[in-house]
Amino acid sequence: MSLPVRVGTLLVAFLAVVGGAIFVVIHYLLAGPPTVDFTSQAAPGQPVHIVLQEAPQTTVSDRPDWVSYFIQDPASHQWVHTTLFKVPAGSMIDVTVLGYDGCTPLRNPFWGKISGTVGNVEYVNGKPTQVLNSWGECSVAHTFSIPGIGLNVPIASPTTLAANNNLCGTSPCTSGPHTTVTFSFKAPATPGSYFWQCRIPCGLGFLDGFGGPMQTIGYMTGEMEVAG
Ligand SMILES: [Cu+2]
Repeated sequence: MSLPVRVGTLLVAFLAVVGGAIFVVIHYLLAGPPTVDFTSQAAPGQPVHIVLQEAPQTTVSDRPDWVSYFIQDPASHQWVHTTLFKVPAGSMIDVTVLGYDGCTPLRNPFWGKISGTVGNVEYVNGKPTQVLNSWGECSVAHTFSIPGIGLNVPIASPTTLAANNNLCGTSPCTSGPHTTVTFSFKAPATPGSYFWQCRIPCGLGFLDGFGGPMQTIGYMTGEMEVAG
């Protein structure tokens, strides 16, 4: 082989390796969580049904001890480790949250008040509720809050000590003590990205509990994409 051919071959091989490394970094390491798309499920004028769960850990991730939300894929019914979802603008959204995590008192009892839902109500195991007093009773695990549209829904937790000592140990949870919280709200008519978050300082082991899962997309903070 002549020198130019050898140099050329080496260069091509080198670029192939670099290209492969760049692909791995972008595709696997920098890729964010997926978006669960509910727009294809939406029939005109019909509500969109969304199912989530919050769980005491995330054993499917590389942060197994972080608390997390999961979203159920509407087609496959598989739990997806993400907090990103997409809904049609102006649609009625019926939400079910399975509350598998134990209780943590709210930093401010104000966040125990339900707002922004139809009737400013959530249903805890079917019972209409307008406020959850997490200081009077250990009754809230996380919140589902979209500040941009004034939505705040505290997600009820199991209340007994026995249940709190017996929480599901592998997430996404499929069994174990939990509550079923349902509520409805209207998606904004204006398309865009609407940030949502949990307001319980549930980042155990982080400063004031507000680090870690609390500020990481895919765990306790996410985005609702409103598609036009
Ligand atoms: Cu939380």
